Amino acid sequence: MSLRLASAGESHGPGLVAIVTGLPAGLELDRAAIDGDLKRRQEGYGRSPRQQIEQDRVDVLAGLRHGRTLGTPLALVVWNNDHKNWTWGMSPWPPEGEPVGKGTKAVTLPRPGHADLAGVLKYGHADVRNALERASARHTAVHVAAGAVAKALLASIGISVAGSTVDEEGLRAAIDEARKERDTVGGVVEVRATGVPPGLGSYASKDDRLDARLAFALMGIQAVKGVEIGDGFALAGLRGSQAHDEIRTDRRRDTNHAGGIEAGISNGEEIVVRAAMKPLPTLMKPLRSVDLATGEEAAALVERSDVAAVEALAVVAEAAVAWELAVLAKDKFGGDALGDFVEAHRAYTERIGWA
Ligand code: EPS
Repeated sequence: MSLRLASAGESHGPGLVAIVTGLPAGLELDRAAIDGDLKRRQEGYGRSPRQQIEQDRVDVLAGLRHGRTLGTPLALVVWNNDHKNWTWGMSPWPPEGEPVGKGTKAVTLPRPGHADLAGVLKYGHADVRNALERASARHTAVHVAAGAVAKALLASIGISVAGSTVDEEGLRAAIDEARKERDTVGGVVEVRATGVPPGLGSYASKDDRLDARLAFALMGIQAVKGVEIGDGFALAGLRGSQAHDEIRTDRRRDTNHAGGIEAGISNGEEIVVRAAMKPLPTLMKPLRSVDLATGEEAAALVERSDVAAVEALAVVAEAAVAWELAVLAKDKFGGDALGDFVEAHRAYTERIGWA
């Protein structure tokens, strides 16, 4: 069975849900490790005051007994503490009583760069909130929880995944500047995966390619506008003789321009991917927009938001890369019980002589 992930949840709704299927039985999950990743995601510099309201923790509703997976669907939940301020505005059922709290008035001022305009046009909503709530990056919390589960599976075969921002100091200074000017900034994050043996992914079809999968996964994260593998765009300006990683007799490489992927397959070197995040679209000094209720020109919606979420993206991207690697590892090594998965990895790496 392939690993699969489905998620649901609005930013100010009751909570965020992920259902993970295809996990082998017997995988030990550490609640503190999952909650640790959720905390890392919340701690990023430049986040909104919302992060003081939320203290994300994972709850498990199914698929786990005494800390070990049962081989049945795993149901993960991260609750939204802020929902208590939106119980009328984000009530799943028709709300009772007088409108109270947040989200009671329809939003009609779409923000350039957010889901607002395209979302209401596509789905026929009169209230922009019906589009922005799911488009919000809030739901990345539960994807980070699922990513932590993927990292546990990968750790059983010696693979580790770590995300970080590129140019942390410059980024923090840019965030301070932007905050003063009531503006926002983006940035670049990098994810590295070590211990990946040659052979994850395939050139056989485009949707089997590891690089295509990683690009898809990273582009699936809110505000990501660019992805590169290894030296990525810079490779276009190099000669072939400079761009490729020579093969030693032990089949390792001295350089890693390819970012650990050749022809859509891991080549045994470190996997290196980067994602570029655009500046967030909720601006305290709003851009020009249209009031959808009147058709008149108006300033876009201003509401509480982050100045930047790049450090959070590093954690979310790490989870996304871990998830894709876990899917491909599970496809390659199979196993209903964790021991079968680990044994298939051992037998394979022995066959190819990869220590
Ligand atoms: C978000 C807007 C902000 C962020 C939110 C994503 O939410 P709020 O309007 O409630 O302050 O804080 O991200 C999170 C809540 C989170 O946990 O990452 C947006 O519009 O995408």
